[in-house]
Amino acid sequence: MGRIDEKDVPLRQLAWLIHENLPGTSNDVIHPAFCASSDLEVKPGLRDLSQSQSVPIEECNDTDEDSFEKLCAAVHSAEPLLVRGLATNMPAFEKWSFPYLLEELHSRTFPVEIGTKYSDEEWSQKMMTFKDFLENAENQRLYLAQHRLFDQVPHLKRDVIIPDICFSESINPDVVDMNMWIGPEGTVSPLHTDPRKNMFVQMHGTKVFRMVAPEDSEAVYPFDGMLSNTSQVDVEHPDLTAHPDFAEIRVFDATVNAGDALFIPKTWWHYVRSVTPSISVSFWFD
Ligand SMILES: O=C(O)CCC(=O)C(=O)O
Repeated sequence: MGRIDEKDVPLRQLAWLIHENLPGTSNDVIHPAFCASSDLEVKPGLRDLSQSQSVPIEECNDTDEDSFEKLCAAVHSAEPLLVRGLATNMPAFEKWSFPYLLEELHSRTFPVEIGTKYSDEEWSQKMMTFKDFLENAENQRLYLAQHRLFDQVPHLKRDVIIPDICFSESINPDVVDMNMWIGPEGTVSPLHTDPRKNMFVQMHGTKVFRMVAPEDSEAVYPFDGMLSNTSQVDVEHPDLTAHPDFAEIRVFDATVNAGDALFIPKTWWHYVRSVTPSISVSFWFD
């Protein structure tokens, strides 16, 4: 790589230069947990609740003439809406796969979650290179979750288009927070709320969502203290002896496929499980 005069090279550029000059990816192996299984295998969707309390999340198709009006209306009324195909015009939809990201991110280091879900006691985080993340034998339990990857690797941002709704229906259009979610099949984000609106875009693979309206917050038994935005209920296998009120509320379900985008209103509870290896980007706005 030759000598680099650090004072003339911004750190980000230096990181890029180092990364470009590290050994290539030709001998790297991607763990089978990140390889899509055959299309013939039917993946388990959301587990039905015995009380038939679940209703599908409203949806429309990006090609519908009134899809943008429907999305604006959903933002105004703070109701979830699934827009099928919203992201199919983003380069990431065609380009992003695990081999592609391995090439782009190979020796860069990221914070990776270890454990089934962050509300479990044995859950932890560890820094690891992307290559180790994809190769690691234990990676069924790993999740590169909620990471501002575009701050670290800005050129990947070229592959995404911030959805128009994040500007047009925002009170603060200059501040859109983008986070990446990369993991194998079976990652779980327990039922929780966030303080901002979210346009959640699925770039690769499939995730299932179960949502609960903010007015039903008491019936999801939030933890005390630091985790007060997180529910104690396992919404796919609720323990109705410990959490009886959960049986009394409605839950809203959706399967979000590659190219789809789900609007999650601020303070709506959402539970997310990946049913295949998955790559998603969330766009938080106000
Ligand atoms: O995809 C996930 O696992 C969780 C996504 C989420 O909670 C969010 O975007 O706010």
